[in-house]
Amino acid sequence: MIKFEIKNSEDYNKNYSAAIQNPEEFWATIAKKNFTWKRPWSKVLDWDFSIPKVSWFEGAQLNITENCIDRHLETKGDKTAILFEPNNPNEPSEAITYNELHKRVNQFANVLNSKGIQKGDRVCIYLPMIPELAISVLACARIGAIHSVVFAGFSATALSTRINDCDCKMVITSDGGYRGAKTIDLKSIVDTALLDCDGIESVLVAKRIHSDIPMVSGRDFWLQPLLDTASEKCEATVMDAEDPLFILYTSGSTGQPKGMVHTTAGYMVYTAYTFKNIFQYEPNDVYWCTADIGWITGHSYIVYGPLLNGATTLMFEGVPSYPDYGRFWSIVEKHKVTQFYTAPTAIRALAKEGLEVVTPYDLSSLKILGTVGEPINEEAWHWYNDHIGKNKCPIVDTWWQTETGGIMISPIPNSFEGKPAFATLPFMGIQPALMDENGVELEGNSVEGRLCIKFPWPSMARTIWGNHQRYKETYFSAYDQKYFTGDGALRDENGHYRITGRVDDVIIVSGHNLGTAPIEDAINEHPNVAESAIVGYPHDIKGSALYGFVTLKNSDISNDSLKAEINQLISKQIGPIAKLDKIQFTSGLPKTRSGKIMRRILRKIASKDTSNLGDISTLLNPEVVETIMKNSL
Ligand code: 7RM
Repeated sequence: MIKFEIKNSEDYNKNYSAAIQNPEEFWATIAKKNFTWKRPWSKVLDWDFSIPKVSWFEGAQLNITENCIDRHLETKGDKTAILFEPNNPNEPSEAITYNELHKRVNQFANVLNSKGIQKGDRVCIYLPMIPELAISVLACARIGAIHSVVFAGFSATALSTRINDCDCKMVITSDGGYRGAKTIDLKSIVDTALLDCDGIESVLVAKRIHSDIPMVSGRDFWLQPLLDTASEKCEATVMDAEDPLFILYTSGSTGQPKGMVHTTAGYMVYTAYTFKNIFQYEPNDVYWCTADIGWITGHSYIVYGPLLNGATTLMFEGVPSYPDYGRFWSIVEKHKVTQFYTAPTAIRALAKEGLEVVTPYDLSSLKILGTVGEPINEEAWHWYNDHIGKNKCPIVDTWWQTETGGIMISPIPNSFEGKPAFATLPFMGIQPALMDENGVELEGNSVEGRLCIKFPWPSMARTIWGNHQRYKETYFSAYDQKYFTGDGALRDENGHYRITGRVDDVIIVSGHNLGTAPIEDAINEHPNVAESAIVGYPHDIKGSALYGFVTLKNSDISNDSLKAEINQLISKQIGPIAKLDKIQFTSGLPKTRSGKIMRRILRKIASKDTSNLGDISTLLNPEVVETIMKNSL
């Protein structure tokens, strides 16, 4: 499907230079040759990082779902678009062809219309990994409604915050979901969340677990009967290139989650082109990304990127450990998966289970392996390479962010090799820069600094919903005329990049980005908590785990039930993923004279790396450090 493929190192070098030397011509060529437009653009790129403003393909009109679905129907109508593998291995998998996807998306879009959803309205999608999730995303895009998918592991409080932040009119959910041996009552979480959401006019409920749940009359509607009577035709709404396609929330180091806004044309062009080249997708391949569609990885590389390429994309409802730790590999064998894309935390968890759960399965269909979400340690990389790829599958360690929309730094199979723990080289048109502490760009190789991007790329987030000022402050203020990623990185002697991790207070736990501030806010709501500080520490499986230092108003009650109450609060405010692994009650926290908690010291204590704590003499209360160390967990 996608023309201008990168097939070898010569292609990479030629196209990388072309995209740097003349970005407008490069991206205009990709855009013109590979997509269906209703009207061509008048200007390829308009940008100024000091405002900041970025627009791609301005003046163009299109609908992304016509590019994902309609245009494939003539030649690929009977090809499987979405291959659904249920949580329960005994339940049959479901192959949704492009023809069926077309019909189901159109019906769903008509249901949205019938409930008063119009172009530009925000729709919150809170669903497990069932086909309705992908279909509802596409149905929104069909009529120009802006989808805001909230990961179904988030709590009612987190959900209501996200619904209210962008004034959603509708929630799409299900009666519940299956996750391994557990069922999750999603609808009751929605009901709780909606007690705080005045703007919601209707709730569409898909049936998955067939539980008996209360429906609020006039607000809640079972989805299936509406779909059954909806027309199979829905004209795709004409969208401008820069009309918002979706909002996706990501945690920052402080404050409320940020609703990153992605727009239509640039996102489409970049996700399609990266998908094709990084995964070297061929027409008969079966591609599987294990992420949840609630994260950017699922948006870009389960739904949009693959479908734009007319690919078969596998959607898995369950978890890697159910019914046993061989599940991923049994799915690879069952569906003859060719590209497999997962997170380092999953690889580490599976490696721990030993080869007994790997060797029974035939993994010979695999051609390319991918990782995303956090740095992959060398040990996990080698295990993946040896035991899953059998030393014949290139590994693409893909570095990118919710904000970047698509993969930014990654190996490209057959063009150049991956290397353990290195994301390697930038994709076409991506111009990384490493900055030193004084804000000066580090030139040449063998340097380490903070990772910025110097030039716009088509799929970058355009703003934070409702707060352009925060967008500017977070990403464009640390360094003049540069997008700051929040990550540190080094460039080795060959110019290859290794991402060293976050340089702010975001901790990546099992691939989930968690800001420390919201967790501290949650803990501090406990009536007996005076103050708290959360830091990350290295964890074999999760990558990083959470360590909370908590001071109490009344230290007599520092016991395990208080720890449980603290985790309950976190679970309620944010979700179970943010629960603390360790909680240490302490009489005080190390502070600077200006009153800032010295997290650097707490990080070292939590990591059991206390040989050199650095200068603590400037602390307001140096004596507390000794006590914290003595009692550390
Ligand atoms: C796609 C995604 C973004 C943060 C990012 C990094 C970290 C992601 C890698 C990585 C090292 C990688 N979006 N990160 N991929 N670190 N190597 N290949 O994960 O918004 O949820 O997270 O994740 O710190 O800034 S995200």
